[in-house]
Amino acid sequence: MRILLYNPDNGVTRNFMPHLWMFLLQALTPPGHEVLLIDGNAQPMDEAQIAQFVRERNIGLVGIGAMTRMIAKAYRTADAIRATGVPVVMGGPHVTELADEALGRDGGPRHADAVALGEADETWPQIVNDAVRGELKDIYAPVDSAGKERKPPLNPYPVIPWDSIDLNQFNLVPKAAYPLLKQVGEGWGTFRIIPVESGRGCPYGCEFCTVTGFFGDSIRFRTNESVVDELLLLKARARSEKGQMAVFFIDDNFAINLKRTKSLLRDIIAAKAQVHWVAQISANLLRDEELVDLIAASGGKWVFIGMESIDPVNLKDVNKGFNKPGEYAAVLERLAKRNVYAITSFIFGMDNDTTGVAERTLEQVRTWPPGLPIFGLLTPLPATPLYKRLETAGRLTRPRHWQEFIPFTMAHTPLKMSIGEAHAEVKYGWAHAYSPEALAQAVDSLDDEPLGYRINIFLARLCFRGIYFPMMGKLAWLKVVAQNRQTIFKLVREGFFGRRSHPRNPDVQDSYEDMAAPDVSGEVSA
Ligand code: B12
Ligand code: SF4
Repeated sequence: MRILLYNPDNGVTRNFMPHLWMFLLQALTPPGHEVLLIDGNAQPMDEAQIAQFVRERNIGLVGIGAMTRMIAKAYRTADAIRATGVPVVMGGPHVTELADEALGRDGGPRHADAVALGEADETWPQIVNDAVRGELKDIYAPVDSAGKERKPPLNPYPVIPWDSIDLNQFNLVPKAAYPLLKQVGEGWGTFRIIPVESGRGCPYGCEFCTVTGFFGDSIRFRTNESVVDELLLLKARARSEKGQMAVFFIDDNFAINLKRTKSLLRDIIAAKAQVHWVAQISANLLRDEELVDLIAASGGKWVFIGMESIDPVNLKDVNKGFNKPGEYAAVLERLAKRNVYAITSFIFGMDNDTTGVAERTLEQVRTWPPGLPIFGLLTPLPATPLYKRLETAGRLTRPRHWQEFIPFTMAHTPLKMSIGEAHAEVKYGWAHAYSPEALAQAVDSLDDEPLGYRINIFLARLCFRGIYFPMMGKLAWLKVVAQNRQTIFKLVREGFFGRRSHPRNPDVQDSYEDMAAPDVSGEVSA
């Protein structure tokens, strides 16, 4: 049977990192089937185009995975595919929480023939076999022989054949530039950000987060060896095509078990399996100097930190009191000293937020080493404790907000400001953190560092700007380039002629070696 795994885009921003679930399920498919992957972020298609693709390629089963944000598009796509007579199975966090919605048991239309609840590593082979026999069940739940929920162990972990999978749709380098860029340094003909997991689960239970409920509060890890082997495979692939691979460790809290993380990083270093990587780590775990040394030595370039708020009252409200705003600056300095920078994520519209929260937050951000601040709104995702609290309090204004996804739009009323004011705060945050002046300032603040770092922060900021201000077309990019022409000109001039004078550090040598701009458009929380 030919199977299509499809991940819809949200139609607003593109994240250029492929989704791990597709590669994982592809690797776990029983032998004898062909599995095709389409990521809507890389290959945007409308419903009619997908339905046509399914018909023309003679696909026998379609699997669709989606976060809440993409679920409306996922349902529309599923409807179009099912209209051609091909069965659709859906999985992922949204349908796990709201299986009745996907199966049309809540009074709405049915969108899926079957739903895979929770982690599907062990149920997927059974789903495929049932589909072959035309006997799909409505629901597949990961349970043991006694009917108790079972979280799949990550040991053993399937080998994802990164050396041979077709990754063409995920190359971030334009095709036309390939012949030229593959000659640069060790080769930049391809640049891909690949998701790798080293463990699952998070015990912290922040109120707005799906993860503790979905993956559980006990953490499961892969063996160090299996992670190291995967990195070596990715490195070899990059070398063979004269390109670059960066890795996003998608674990929700990569350093949740300090001892294990340190041992993994030591093993990566010992095996020379270093690639440039980014990971999500909560601020409290970055107090450890040895960990930060190992992060830098093993290739860590960016750490995603879910700071959420600079107000301890807000943090306590959402059960994230382990975040201590007073130590944010020290944590970021500790990273920056090793040339590791941070993606700092903030949520506005929290219950103790008042107008001016964006400027108050930016005042602090400006005193920190340069990074990539991102701003979102508190969002009640289905089945989270936050959703339940707001529902009980009658504060949800759009209880089924996912049925009509509108980016950066609240679905409940904050306590101390209006919805409109919360929206304005987010806009203010993005506009001021990503203005041409702010970008120039970020580049200048790295005056002591080699040119590669300065280019890196500039490119990363340009890409991150697109999370809020969509930059989907060439015209939008041209406009941004024009607005930032002075900084671009300065960097190009330094590239060709070197720096005229180096204010603080005459020994700095400019080099492109450390350049690796991650394009992880989107937000997550750790
Ligand atoms: C990496 C990541 C991202 C990446 C993008 C995704 C990518 N390219 O990988 C980035 C950084 C861009 C991102 C952004 C966002 N993310 Co995100 N992200 C994650 C993260 C950390 C890992 C995803 C992952 O690969 N997990 C590992 C795989 C193996 O698990 P999985 O995807 O769930 O798949 C398993 C099952 O769900 C199931 N399954 C999944 N799909 C399918 C399909 C079929 C057919 C079947 C049978 C089974 C199946 O089988 C898989 C194997 O067991 C998750 C948290 C988490 N740990 O999952 C959050 C998470 C998915 N993100 C989340 C959110 C909310 C966001 C954002 C909206 C912002 C925010 N406030 O956090 C943005 C929006 C993105 C966008 N542009 O639209 C939420 C989603 C909750 C929800 N109900 O939708 C999560 C769960 C985190 C959270 N805080 O709650 N994210
Ligand atoms: S927000 Fe991060 S730290 Fe909190 S429960 Fe979710 S994954 Fe864990």
